[in-house]
Amino acid sequence: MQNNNMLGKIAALGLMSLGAAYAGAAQASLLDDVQARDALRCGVSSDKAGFSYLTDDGRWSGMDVDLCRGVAAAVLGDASKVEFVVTTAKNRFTALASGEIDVLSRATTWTASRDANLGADFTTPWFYDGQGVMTHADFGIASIEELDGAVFCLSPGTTSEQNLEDYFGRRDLSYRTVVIEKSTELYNAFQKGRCDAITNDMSGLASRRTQFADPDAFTLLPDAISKEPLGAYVPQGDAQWRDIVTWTAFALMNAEELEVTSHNVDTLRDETQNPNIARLLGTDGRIGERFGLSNDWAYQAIKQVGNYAEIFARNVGPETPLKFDRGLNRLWSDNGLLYPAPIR
Ligand SMILES: N[C@@H](CCC(=O)N[C@@H](CS)C(=O)NCC(=O)O)C(=O)O
Repeated sequence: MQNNNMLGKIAALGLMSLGAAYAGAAQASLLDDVQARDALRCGVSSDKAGFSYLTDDGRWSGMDVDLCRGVAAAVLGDASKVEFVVTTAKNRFTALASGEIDVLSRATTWTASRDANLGADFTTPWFYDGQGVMTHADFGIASIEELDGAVFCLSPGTTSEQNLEDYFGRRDLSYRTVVIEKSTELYNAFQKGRCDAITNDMSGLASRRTQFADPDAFTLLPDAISKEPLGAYVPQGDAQWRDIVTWTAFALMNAEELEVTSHNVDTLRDETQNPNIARLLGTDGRIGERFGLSNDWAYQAIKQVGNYAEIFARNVGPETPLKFDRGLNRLWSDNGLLYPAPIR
């Protein structure tokens, strides 16, 4: 009996220290900083229409911007509580590792070396892309191989630089580069003819082209030379924060799959008989609390920002200047790559 009591005490102590360890981990999470500050600091790129773009009336818009708004809604209950911080491709990981931003949501590709090295952890893909090449229409070029000996405009610190090297190197083709960090200057240099071609994520090239004075003077070649799974990174080693950003993205994709939209979410919250929807919206279970959030975390994100389909349509879909179709970014049930893990 005494022995049993002893064991009980030891077990209780063990549990307490485990609890303390968890509490310690929770205290160290960025979640507390963001909630204390009552604002999320989100690193974005500038001038990428449809993804992260500051309009003339001072409003940020785009898919990358909306992911941060969704996180702010989930964490702070208010999608507008985001401070956007402009980063370049070159300085983005320093901004994340130094604590200047809480989330990097900026056309950033998930790669092994970035996940391993740069003080950053990847969350989950938010937009599946590939690297493309844009050139001057009057060259009459139809494929990348025809650009042997060409001058390429490049952003430093991108996967685009590395993929181009691989692609040309493997085929024994040559090229020269003009490397410019500020993207507006880079695209201006290209338009003025300082480079024969420019290469980056296809989404980026298509987006910038809509902003050109004469878009028809430039051709986006059809082939992709790489895989570019783009999504948010968070500072390395903060499991709770990483879970929150990852699962906010999944919640918005699951909402599309379950046909929960910003318009019907209130009715569904009151009336649904579907247990998956009830869990997503927090009327059944306590999933939000397990993340350290309120149980209506996903409801807030969906209500205030819309589900993935709404976000895609509003920013880059057929009714926008970009006119993207869903392509790889269809749900798995529609033969796409979006396969949000279940909220349960
Ligand atoms: N996805 C690639 C490329 C990212 C990238 O450079 N994107 C373009 C978007 S159009 C850009 O922002 N370029 C220049 C800049 O503003 O830094 C990566 O993660 O390295």
